Amino acid sequence: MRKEGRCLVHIGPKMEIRVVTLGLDGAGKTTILFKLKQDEFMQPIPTIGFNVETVEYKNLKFTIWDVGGKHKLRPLWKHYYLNTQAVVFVIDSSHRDRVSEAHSELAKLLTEKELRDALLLIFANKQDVAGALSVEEITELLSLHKLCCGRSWYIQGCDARSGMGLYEGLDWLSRQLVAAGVLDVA
Ligand SMILES: Nc1nc2c(ncn2[C@@H]2O[C@H](COP(=O)(O)OP(=O)(O)OP(=O)(O)O)[C@@H](O)[C@H]2O)c(=O)[nH]1
Ligand SMILES: [Mg+2]
Repeated sequence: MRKEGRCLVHIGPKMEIRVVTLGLDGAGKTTILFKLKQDEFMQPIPTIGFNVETVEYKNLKFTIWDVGGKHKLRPLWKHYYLNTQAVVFVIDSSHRDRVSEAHSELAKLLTEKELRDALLLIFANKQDVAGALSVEEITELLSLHKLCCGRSWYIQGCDARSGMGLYEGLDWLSRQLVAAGVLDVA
């Protein structure tokens, strides 16, 4: 099944969704990917290039592209935007002094034409760390209501090591797809 302009492909009972995870280096993108894929914590090494995995959840098959977030690698992010239905932007909630850097990268992403219709899920990761910024604090510090105005977005607190919050994020994505009429039942 293909819906106009969305490039969603329905193979058998599962709908394929293309997702790209972005965010600063060390935010926890690869940890999230591995946890979703294998349901276990694996200590990652910094990503040089990308990882890609498929994750099946409910009646969805997410193809998740996890791209390295180091400063010098960020110019490569744009090569992953085409046909992306959802951006998962990961923030290290324990790193207050990098919040403004995360804000400026997210602001840049939101100006990208190819991501204009993409859903935006923000993971406020590392909620297990003592003193981590809460979802409310990050929402405020990043002025998310203003920054993301006019698009479908959601911020979810998570801890990629235990997996807390990750499936709540995927649930939000699937609800948005149902609301948009591209998925029958979440
Ligand atoms: N305490 C805690 N540590 C985490 C969490 N998620 C990731 N980490 C740790 O944070 C470090 C960086 O995680 P990565 O998954 O490599 O981060 P990344 O965003 O993929 O980084 P790049 O590949 O450099 O872009 C690792 O030491 C992880 O074990 C979390 O939720 N809680
Ligand atoms: Mg990585």
